[in-house]
Amino acid sequence: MSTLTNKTALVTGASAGIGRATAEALSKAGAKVVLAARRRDRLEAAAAACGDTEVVQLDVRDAAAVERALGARTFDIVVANAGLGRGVDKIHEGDPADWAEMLDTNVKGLLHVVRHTLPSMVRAGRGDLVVLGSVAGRQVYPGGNVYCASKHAVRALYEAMRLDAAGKGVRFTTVDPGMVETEFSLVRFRGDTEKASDVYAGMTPLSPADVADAILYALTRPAHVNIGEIVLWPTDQASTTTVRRDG
Ligand code: NDP
Ligand code: 8X3
Repeated sequence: MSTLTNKTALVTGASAGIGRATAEALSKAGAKVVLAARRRDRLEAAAAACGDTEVVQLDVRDAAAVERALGARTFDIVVANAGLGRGVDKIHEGDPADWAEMLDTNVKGLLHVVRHTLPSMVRAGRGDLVVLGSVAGRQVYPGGNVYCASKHAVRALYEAMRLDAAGKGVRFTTVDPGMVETEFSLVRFRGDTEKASDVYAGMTPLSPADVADAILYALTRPAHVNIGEIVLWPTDQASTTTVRRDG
């Protein structure tokens, strides 16, 4: 197993949840971590729990802002994690503004980060690009419509990047979790704490640290080993619609 000493990692969406736990795990493994998201105070709190870090405030939806914020920095590791869901409305009742926000963040935001960071990895002939997909990129569920479509797109882009950069020495990984207890549901239900906590009622979800551990596993394999896809479920979850709950 290789450690991450002397590596520089960018983690988007590092102000909360999976991104924050990943920044901590990578930092513990010796990487210098650049934490990126929109909320500076939350980034600074997350950075305080890490060692050698830098904080970069950016909105992945804004390509020019990504360019400006990341500038000429190059990275050995990129964890493209920033993302969100909005609502669980049926598609014929959904709000186009919610659809745009999900597609702009989860798909176009990912593309903005990839377009800015992948070229230097290709030139260097090495690097790791990890995307946060989801089991929602493999199965759809009622009310998941546009969120699921965005995560299917992430999966397609992961496959496309592998092909386009084939032979260039860059490793690509998609990490696709089932239910993880983070701020995800709070954001999805616009701050409704009751609806958000109902999502995980009576079952044991994954923790952000569980997902960070899977990411770290992929990143610490020997250079000739590329862990392509990791799907991790809570033991209580058998599919996006089948969850075992107490009571
Ligand atoms: P959280 O809501 O806890 O964290 C989301 C992170 O993304 C925050 O740091 C947020 O920071 C950042 N973010 C959101 N929009 C933007 C933006 N426009 N620009 C920059 N950063 C942004 O959710 P999770 O940790 O659960 O989600 C992380 C990823 O994991 C997402 O891609 C999600 O789809 C995926 N995922 C989550 C699962 C779950 O059950 N929780 C399961 C499978 C996948 P800020 O608001 O400060 O910008
Ligand atoms: C987030 C998990 O199953 O609620 O990707 O879509 S799920």
